[in-house]
Amino acid sequence: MKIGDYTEFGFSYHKNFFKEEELSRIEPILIKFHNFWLEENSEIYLKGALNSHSLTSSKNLNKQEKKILFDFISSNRIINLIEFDSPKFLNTQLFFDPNNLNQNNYWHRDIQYTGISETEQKEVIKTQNVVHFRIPLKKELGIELIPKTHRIWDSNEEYEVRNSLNNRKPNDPLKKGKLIELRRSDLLIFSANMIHRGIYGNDRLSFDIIYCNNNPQILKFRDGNNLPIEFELKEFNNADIF
Ligand SMILES: O=C(O)CCC(=O)C(=O)O
Repeated sequence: MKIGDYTEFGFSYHKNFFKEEELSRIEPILIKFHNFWLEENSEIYLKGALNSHSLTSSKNLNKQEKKILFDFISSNRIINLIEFDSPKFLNTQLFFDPNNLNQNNYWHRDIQYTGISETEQKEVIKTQNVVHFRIPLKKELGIELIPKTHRIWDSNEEYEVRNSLNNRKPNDPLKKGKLIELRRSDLLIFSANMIHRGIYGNDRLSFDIIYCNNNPQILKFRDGNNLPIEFELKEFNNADIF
């Protein structure tokens, strides 16, 4: 079952998309990476970090484990769902709960952290695609998003909340917020540029794969070490994404 449509709404939710055997192939690798990450990053974890990134360049994963991740990332099942032309693989992330469960979540657009001016952000979101494929390993409270804001700039209220203006806080409720609860086997595709927030709890662990347009302005953020440099590209389906 699919709800939403990335092109029109900025997200699509695919209930029961993954088969158990697809998840159980990648899960031990994700958990291994996460355990090393916690060990090596306890300081930033205790300060509030709630995600890690760049699994495919990790020194803690071996070649065989990376091959399994790259096979998954470039699989027809996933790539066929991308609703724009010539997609490129950008990176991977794991999302987990903050150490302090009272830590507030925050509405944001990922593009607000890229260093470009707001005038440019308003322009760029009209055409740019940067999408998360969120793959929860456990039932989680999910992601709340504002449909269509992948192409449409904020209302006054949204802008004030996202930027903590006029006594508003970044975790204040927003009228148009749509909460998508997630379970293991579900897939949520959503635009990184849209207004969204993660809802913490349930000891969540989600694997996010990020794809984007074949555009130098975005690809300058791509770290070549995350690409399958140890492999022959012809080993992969859809190798053009790399
Ligand atoms: O799950 C989260 O905590 C937030 C997710 C998010 O903001 C993102 O993917 O950019």
